[in-house]
Amino acid sequence: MNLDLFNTPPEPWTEPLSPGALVLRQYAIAHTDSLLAGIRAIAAQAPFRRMQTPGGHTMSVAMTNCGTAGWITDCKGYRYSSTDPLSGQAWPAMPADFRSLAQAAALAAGFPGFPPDACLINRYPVGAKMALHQDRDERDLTAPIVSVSLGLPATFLWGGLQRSDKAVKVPLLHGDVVVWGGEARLVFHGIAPLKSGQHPLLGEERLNLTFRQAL
Ligand code: MD6
Ligand code: FE
Repeated sequence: MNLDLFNTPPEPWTEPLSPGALVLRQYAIAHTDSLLAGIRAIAAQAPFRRMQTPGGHTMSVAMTNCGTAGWITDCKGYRYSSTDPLSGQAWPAMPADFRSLAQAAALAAGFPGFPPDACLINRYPVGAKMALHQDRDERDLTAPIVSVSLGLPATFLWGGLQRSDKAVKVPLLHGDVVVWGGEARLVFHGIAPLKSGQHPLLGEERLNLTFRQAL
């Protein structure tokens, strides 16, 4: 008889989204502590900041990066930069356990040999959102993207290859990992406004890490 109904973390399981994309439920749960410690150290060097879009809006999501390249946006456009524009210094190095988690998740999703060089870290307070977009600033669009969710639950919007395609709503919980590539690589996606709540580790926020091969 199994009396340990509540104290054992769930085993990871996978949920297909569309060809080339799947959710690895709870895949990162055992890595929570090292991810949060890593993010804290990265943010001490390269603080979270709300960037400007080329259209002149301030994003509701605060961002930082680690790795040899970091995603940035300002009045001149979206791009990758090897330095943090706030400090002029290189972004903090990508921790080895971040890279190995991303590589293992990519492999589990059928994308062997994923070498991430960029990790964008997004911080969502309650109410923050990310409009539907494509990730197309990376040089090699054959490499997948691995996305790790921590903290408050979010509603991920998963559309199609046209901006006007109807998006389905996919709940993403603390510890869930999304991997996509191949024919899904240019699918429009976004995050609905974050609902209020209290996460035991992260309080009123959500963190998301997206690992990419940018350069
Ligand atoms: C987020 N994620 O989950 C926003 N992009 O906060 C993304 O925009 C994203 O999760 C590309 C691949 C995976 C993602
Ligand atoms: Fe994206």
